[in-house]
Amino acid sequence: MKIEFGNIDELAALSPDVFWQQYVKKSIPVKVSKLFDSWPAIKNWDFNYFKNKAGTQRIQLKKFSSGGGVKVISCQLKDYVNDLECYDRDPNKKHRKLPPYCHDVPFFHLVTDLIDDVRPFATEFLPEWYRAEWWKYAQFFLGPAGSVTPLHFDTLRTHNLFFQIHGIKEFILLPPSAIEYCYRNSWRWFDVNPRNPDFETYPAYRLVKPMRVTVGPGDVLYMPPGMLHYVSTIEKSISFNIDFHTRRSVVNSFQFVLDGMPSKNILYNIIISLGLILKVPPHYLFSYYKSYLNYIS
Ligand SMILES: O=C(O)CCC(=O)C(=O)O
Ligand SMILES: [Fe+2]
Repeated sequence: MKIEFGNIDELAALSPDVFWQQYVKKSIPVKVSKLFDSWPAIKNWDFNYFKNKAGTQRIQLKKFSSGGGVKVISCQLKDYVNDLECYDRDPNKKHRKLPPYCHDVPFFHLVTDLIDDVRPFATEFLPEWYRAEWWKYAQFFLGPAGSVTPLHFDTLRTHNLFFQIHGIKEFILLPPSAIEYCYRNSWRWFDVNPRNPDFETYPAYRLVKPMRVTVGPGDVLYMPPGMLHYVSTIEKSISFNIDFHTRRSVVNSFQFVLDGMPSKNILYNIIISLGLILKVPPHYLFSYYKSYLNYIS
């Protein structure tokens, strides 16, 4: 059966005002092409740049397996980059195991120089509470072509701004209402592979209408809370995202206490609520939130 994919809005420009009114408020995903084309990061960032800046930093690598398992490995960044280079050079790589995926790593904390490569940063695309130190909330993804993040939604039920810096990725997006047709195996992970669905094993997935979008250097993708996504790295990539709450999304998140949201998530969302609703300044709260950046859920 051939899979039909819908599109999302793809714009050449987007003002913060339209972003908040037409997309965030209405929970509609959007891609803006080449929004950050002029950042030094677009020219400079590749795997060797990271190795030169932070080769001895220990990083977290992930191996996702079918059935919802994830194995975490830790190593020095330079060893990872060397491993990727060996893999790239190998003419027989088809027969070789894909190297693991450097997934959800807070590189701006590890190498603060990198922050200057993504200025001027459009902080108006974040709620005011996050703006002064937006970089603290960014998580990075570095991986070879073929890396995949299986179908999931973001664990705190946050909004997501995704910045593609180097290489190309494909996102398959499903609305939160598709949850019941995707064969959930834990709080946020699902068994269906929307790129190549096995309709015999997962017949209910026939009812889902997936959307597809590709991102390249300088592109930004916005995903609303609860949107399911399956992410394929088409070309060796460097990307980062910022998961953020609004007052509305953080309040909404508490309804999922009854739906299996882990208690740690509830705690992180309470911390963010203190900022967004009770206006506790971020520098008082960050030390309580920080462990979220290494949280595997
Ligand atoms: O880029 C990826 O592989 C995963 C991205 C993702 O899931 C996210 O930004 O929430
Ligand atoms: Fe995600």
